[in-house]
Amino acid sequence: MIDVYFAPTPNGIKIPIALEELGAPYRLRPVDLGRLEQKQPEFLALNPNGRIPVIVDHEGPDGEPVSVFESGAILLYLAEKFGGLLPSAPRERIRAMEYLFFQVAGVGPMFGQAGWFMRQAEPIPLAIERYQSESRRLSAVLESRLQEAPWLAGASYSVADIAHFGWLRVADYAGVKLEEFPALQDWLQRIHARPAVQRALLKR
Ligand SMILES: N[C@@H](CCC(=O)N[C@@H](CS)C(=O)NCC(=O)O)C(=O)O
Repeated sequence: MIDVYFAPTPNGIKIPIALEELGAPYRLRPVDLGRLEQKQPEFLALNPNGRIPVIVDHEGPDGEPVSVFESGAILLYLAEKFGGLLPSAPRERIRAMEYLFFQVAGVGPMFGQAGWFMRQAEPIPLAIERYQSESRRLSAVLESRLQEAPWLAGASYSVADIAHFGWLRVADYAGVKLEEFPALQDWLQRIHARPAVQRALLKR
């Protein structure tokens, strides 16, 4: 059984989607971000960075419980443990890794900052412009990739698609207009229509 410390946010939703896709047993442990439960000592013992998502796998690699934080690390842990969502062909696997890291190091932080600066009571135009334009530029990189391949890794749906889905489905939050990116829109709809994704989106 895997406990998922979760809130329904762009990073949080990645993990139940992956678990549903993999058919793995899990239990959601809701974390109330508004009440700063993620900054409490019990939570910090699992993730010193004080953010969701985190998992606790009660049957870790040595049979003992293990915790994992950082959504990219969690997705890779689950893909390896349950043997799915990562292409086995070496070239596609490389692409999956590229786009997974591109999400956690690029798209996630830029979208997050764009949205945060857009919603401040005292706006800083330079910061909004910087993070919005960077979010749009990164979206254009994804658009180009999806013009040439159905999924980010290539022929197969993978953890890379799941990682990006969380933020792209709420792209508007970062000031990104999806109408400008038709391949990205089509890819979003295809992910959204997957039964495992539907099940995960209904979980709270
Ligand atoms: N790089 C981290 C980012 C995690 C993250 O930013 N989580 C947000 C929710 S989407 C959070 O916990 N925010 C609460 C806070 O910052 O206190 C990951 O990919 O897991």
